[in-house]
Amino acid sequence: MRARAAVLTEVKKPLEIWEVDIDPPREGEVLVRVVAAGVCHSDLHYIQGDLEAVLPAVPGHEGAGVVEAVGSGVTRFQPGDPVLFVFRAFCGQCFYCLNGRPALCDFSNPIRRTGRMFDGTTRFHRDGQDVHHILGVSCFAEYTVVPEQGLLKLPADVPLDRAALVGCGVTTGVGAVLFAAGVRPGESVLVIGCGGVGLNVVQGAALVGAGPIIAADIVPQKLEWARQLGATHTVNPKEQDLLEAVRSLTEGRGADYAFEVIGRAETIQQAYAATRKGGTMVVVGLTPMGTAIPLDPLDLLRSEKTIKGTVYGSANLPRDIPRLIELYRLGQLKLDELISRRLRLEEINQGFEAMLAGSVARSIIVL
Ligand code: PAD
Ligand code: ZN
Repeated sequence: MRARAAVLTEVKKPLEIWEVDIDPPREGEVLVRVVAAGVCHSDLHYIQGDLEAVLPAVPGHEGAGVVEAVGSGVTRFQPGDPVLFVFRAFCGQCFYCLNGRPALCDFSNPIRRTGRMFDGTTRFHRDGQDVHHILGVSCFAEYTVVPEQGLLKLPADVPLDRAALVGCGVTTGVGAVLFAAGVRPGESVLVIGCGGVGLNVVQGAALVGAGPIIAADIVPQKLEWARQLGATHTVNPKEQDLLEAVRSLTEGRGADYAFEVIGRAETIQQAYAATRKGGTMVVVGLTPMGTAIPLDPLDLLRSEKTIKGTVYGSANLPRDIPRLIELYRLGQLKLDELISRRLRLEEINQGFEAMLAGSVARSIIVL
């Protein structure tokens, strides 16, 4: 079949809309009609060359759609099923999966490394040339083919544009609080960077009854959204010294938990500095490959701080994603409020421009 896809042809260039040929799903694969795809900063990292991808390739990893066809051997899905893409397809059987940590499963590493499916070929082509997959999802396209392990079934009554956000930003942000850090009621939280993911760290902190919840961003509108999602205090580091502000709100100690949700060495160092003795700094933001931060081991020892990374909110995906969707249905998790803009596929570069300009929480591509 033929379909339109947004293609990254060269780093630091806008995506191009191509008409591509899409192969039918092979063994263990599923063809999905994409309904909605969120514009996440991780896609921008590929565009900017911060993260490596085999090009040309179709980005997009936060999305939802409807199963169109299944390849041989696929038993868990059938045409018509509403599904969420999982950008870390997991085997369900390895050490990590059995320990409730599917985001650490190595199963989909070959797809991420080569941009090809497990048999070494791609399902997207143009003029006989291979067009590659990114993260095994590639949902900036009208249709995509993914391994069945990269999908979760969604309840029939959840709007797919809102559910799409749970495919990355919501699970990553809320999960960082609930599952990576395990924040408890009354503990103090600092969130540096309140974009699509950081706002979900804020709402995760509100969900568990943390406080104070201090949101920091250099864009005033982001701070306004952070307040709407549960931040008790906001700081614009351009106008106020962040460390001083955090200390003054935590009896001079620093935050119990500081989340960095941008992906910059300087802000990771700020988060570390703003963490209290014995507290935990959580790195959520993706830094460009090769980034290093200086660490004073003596300070680490004396302060007894914990430094933690988190992929996909450290969520047990098949258990936790349905729970997050349920919290949305119960009105306890906000998804509608996160969508600032709906765009058509051909407007996709506007989504990245708006992200860079800081004018959106999330843009959603509606197909
Ligand atoms: P975004 O661009 O929507 O948000 C970034 C926010 O940081 C914006 O609101 C900026 O205004 C703000 N910001 C920039 N510089 C500063 C600064 N110096 N001080 C304070 N605020 C600042 O991105 P996003 O929310 O989509 O993604 C954030 C990061 O999280 C990004 O690096 C992305 O790749 C990463 C991510 N990690 C995972 C994971 O599994 N760990 C998953 C998804 C995304
Ligand atoms: Zn993402």
